[in-house]
Amino acid sequence: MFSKALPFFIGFVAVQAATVPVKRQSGPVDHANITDTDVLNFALTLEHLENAFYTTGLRNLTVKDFAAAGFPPAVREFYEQVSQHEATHVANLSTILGNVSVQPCTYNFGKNNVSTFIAISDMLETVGTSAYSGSAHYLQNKDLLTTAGAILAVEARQSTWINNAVRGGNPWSTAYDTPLDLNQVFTLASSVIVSCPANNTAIPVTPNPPLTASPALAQPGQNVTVSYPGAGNGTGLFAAFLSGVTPTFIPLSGNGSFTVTIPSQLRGFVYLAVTNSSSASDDTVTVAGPTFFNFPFNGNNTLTPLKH
Ligand SMILES: *[C@@H]1O[C@H](CO)[C@@H](O)[C@H](O)[C@H]1NC(C)=O
Ligand SMILES: *[C@@H]1O[C@H](CO)[C@@H](O)[C@H](O)[C@H]1NC(C)=O
Ligand SMILES: *[C@@H]1O[C@H](CO)[C@@H](O)[C@H](O)[C@H]1NC(C)=O
Ligand SMILES: *[C@@H]1O[C@H](CO)[C@@H](O)[C@H](O)[C@H]1NC(C)=O
Ligand SMILES: *[C@@H]1O[C@H](CO)[C@@H](O)[C@H](O)[C@H]1NC(C)=O
Ligand SMILES: *[C@@H]1O[C@H](CO)[C@@H](O)[C@H](O)[C@H]1NC(C)=O
Ligand SMILES: *[C@@H]1O[C@H](CO)[C@@H](O)[C@H](O)[C@H]1NC(C)=O
Ligand SMILES: *[C@@H]1O[C@H](CO)[C@@H](O)[C@H](O)[C@H]1NC(C)=O
Ligand SMILES: *[C@@H]1O[C@H](CO)[C@@H](O)[C@H](O)[C@H]1NC(C)=O
Ligand SMILES: *[C@@H]1O[C@H](CO)[C@@H](O)[C@H](O)[C@H]1NC(C)=O
Ligand SMILES: CC(=O)N[C@H]1CO[C@H](CO)[C@@H](O)[C@@H]1O
Repeated sequence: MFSKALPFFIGFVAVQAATVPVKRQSGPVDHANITDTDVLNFALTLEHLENAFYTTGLRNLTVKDFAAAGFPPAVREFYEQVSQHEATHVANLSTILGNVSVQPCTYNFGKNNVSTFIAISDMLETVGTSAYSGSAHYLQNKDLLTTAGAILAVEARQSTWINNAVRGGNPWSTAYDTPLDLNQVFTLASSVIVSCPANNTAIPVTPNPPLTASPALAQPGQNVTVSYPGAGNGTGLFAAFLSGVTPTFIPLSGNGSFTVTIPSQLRGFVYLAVTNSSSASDDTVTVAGPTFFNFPFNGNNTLTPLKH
C-alpha cells in the first residue's frame, strides 16, 4: 500500500456536484477573452474552498486527535498557520476584486479523521499550486502576477511541508511542478462544491467529465482501467499522464473503458487526463479528468510508502 488515502481521492473526484455559476461555453474551449477579474475570481473560488476546509477541519480535530494519530502539537500548530494563510489570501483577493468578489460556497468534505484531513490537505495544496502555475499566464496586469507568484510559492511550501515533514514522503515531484489549466483544476475542485450563492459573479470555466482510474492504488508499471461518463471508442484519444511540463501520452484502445500501463518512471504527484491530442494537454484538448495520483518516493528515487 503506497498511498493510504488514494481510494478517498478517487471518490473525491468521482462525484460531480458543481453548481457554481459559470459562463457556459458552447463549442470549443476558448479562454482567449478571459479577464484578470475572471482569473482572480477563479483563484478566490479555490481559496474560499481551502479556507473552509482548514477552518472546519481544525475545528473538528483537536490537539488530542492529532496526538492519538501520532503527531506532536507542532503539526496542528503549523496547520493553524496554513489556515491563516488561506484566510489572508481570501481577504487580499477580495480586497483587490471589491464588489465583484465571489462569495464562499457550501462544501462537502465528508467526515474526516486526522489521517483523511492530512491526505485531503496534501491534495488541495498540490492542486492549488498547479492552479496558480497554470493560470498565471492569463493575467495581464504584472502587479497581479507578482501577487499570484507570491501566493503560488506559499502553496508549494505548504504542499512540501505536508507531503515530506508530515507524511514522511518526497518533498517535490520532479524538477518542474505540473501546471493545470482552468477547467482541469475546476474539475477537481467542483467535486466538493455543493452549491454557491446564485448571485455570485460567473466564472468562465466548465468542469470536464470526471475520470476514474481503477484500481485506485495502482503504481508506476502497473495497469489501470480508465473510464468516464460518455466514453466511447478510444480511437484518437490518449491517456495523458501530467507530470512536470512534459506529459506522457498513451494511445487509448477499447470502447467505454481503456486499460493503460502507468509509465514506470513516474514519481510524486501525477495527474491523469484523457486528451484528443498527443502534443498538447491544456483545456482545448482535454476530454475528461484529470484525476490525481501520489507515487511517493525516497531519496534514492525508489517508490516508498508514506508514513502517514
Ligand atoms: C478535442 O477535445 C476538445 C475538448 O473537449 C473539444 O472541444 C474538441 O472538439 C475535440 N477535438 C476533436 C477533433 O475531437
Ligand atoms: C471573444 O471575443 C471575440 C471578439 O470580441 C468574440 O467574437 C468571441 O465570441 C469571444 N469568445 C468567447 C468565448 O466569448
Ligand atoms: C467538520 O465536521 C462537519 C460536521 O461533521 C463536517 O460536515 C465537515 O465536513 C468537517 N470538515 C472537515 C474539513 O472535515
Ligand atoms: C460595483 O461598484 C461599481 C462602482 O463602485 C458599480 O458601478 C457596480 O455596479 C458595482 N457592481 C456590483 C455587482 O455591485
Ligand atoms: C450577492 O448577495 C449578497 C447578499 O445578498 C451580497 O452581499 C453580495 O455582495 C452579492 N454579490 C454580488 C456579486 O452582487
Ligand atoms: C479515517 O477514516 C478513513 C476513511 O473513513 C478510514 O479508512 C480510516 O481507518 C480512519 N482512520 C482512523 C485512524 O480512524
Ligand atoms: C497490462 O495490460 C496489457 C494489455 O493491455 C497486458 O499485455 C499486460 O500484461 C498488463 N500488464 C500487467 C502488469 O498486468
Ligand atoms: C473504433 O473506431 C475505429 C474506426 O473508427 C475502428 O477501426 C475500431 O474498430 C473501433 N474500435 C472499437 C473498440 O470499437
Ligand atoms: C461502444 O459501446 C457502446 C455501448 O457499450 C455501443 O453502443 C457501441 O456500439 C460500441 N461501439 C463500437 C464501435 O463497438
Ligand atoms: C540509498 O542508496 C544508498 C547507496 O546505494 C544506500 O546506502 C541507502 O541505504 C539507500 N537508501 C534507501 C532509503 O534505500
Ligand atoms: C495588498 C493587500 O490587500 N494586502 C492585504 C492582505 O491582507 C492583509 C490581512 O488581511 C492586509 O493587512 C494587507 O493589507
